[in-house]
Amino acid sequence: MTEGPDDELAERARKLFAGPIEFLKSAPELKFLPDPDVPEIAFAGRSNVGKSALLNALTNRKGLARTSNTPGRTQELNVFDVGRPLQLRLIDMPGYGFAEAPKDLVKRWRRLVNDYLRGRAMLKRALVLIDSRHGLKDVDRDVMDMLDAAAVSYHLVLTKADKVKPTELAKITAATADEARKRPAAHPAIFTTSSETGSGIAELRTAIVAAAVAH
Ligand SMILES: Nc1nc2c(ncn2[C@@H]2O[C@H](COP(=O)(O)OP(=O)(O)OP(=O)(O)O)[C@@H](O)[C@H]2O)c(=O)[nH]1
Ligand SMILES: [Mg+2]
Repeated sequence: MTEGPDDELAERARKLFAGPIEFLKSAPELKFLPDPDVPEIAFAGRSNVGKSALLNALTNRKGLARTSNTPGRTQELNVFDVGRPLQLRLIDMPGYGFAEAPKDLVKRWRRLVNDYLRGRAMLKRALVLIDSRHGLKDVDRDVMDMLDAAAVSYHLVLTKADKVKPTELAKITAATADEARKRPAAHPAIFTTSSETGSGIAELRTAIVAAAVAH
């Protein structure tokens, strides 16, 4: 049997994510980001949705991005270099929609995340993470509105799939896909993932590499 382009991409993604990946820096403001010289993929979503855990699962490195049960763990744009030579960068972002944090802090995070998502030339795709137990919330829709307006291509990614029953998961996936279809900048395919069990992780790796190499 011959390998199709999808198999080749999957294998390329597997190799890339098994190879050198390093934390580069934390940027509290956009001006501290590295020069935009390679494709970037950003992780967005409500606090505690599992952005940092997903980054660790994708890279198969437990402590690369810091995770926590307390919302608000990630407070800056954390930049990870993938590949040597450098192929792409993963950007772990602060969460939005976190009611317990001081108001001015939340405002600052939201501005940082929005400015990055709207204005970053090398951002190839945003991953908007949605907790499988809760589905899309209005704060998620606000971010989707912003990405649609800025024409930034994004994927909706369901997280913590291990926490819901298969029938529930199928329902929430279908409902999420329905909303994605109405969105001009949303990719129609929904990824259903668990950083705990690893389900959906290889597929997302392939999609990341596909987005990074697309023109
Ligand atoms: N069971 C299960 N738990 C998960 C999964 N992903 C994340 N978690 C847990 O959810 C909590 C939050 O995960 P984080 O990755 O820190 O969430 P975050 O989105 O980065 O949060 P902020 O940095 O605060 O915005 C942690 O306790 C994780 O261990 C998953 O797929 N399954
Ligand atoms: Mg985090």
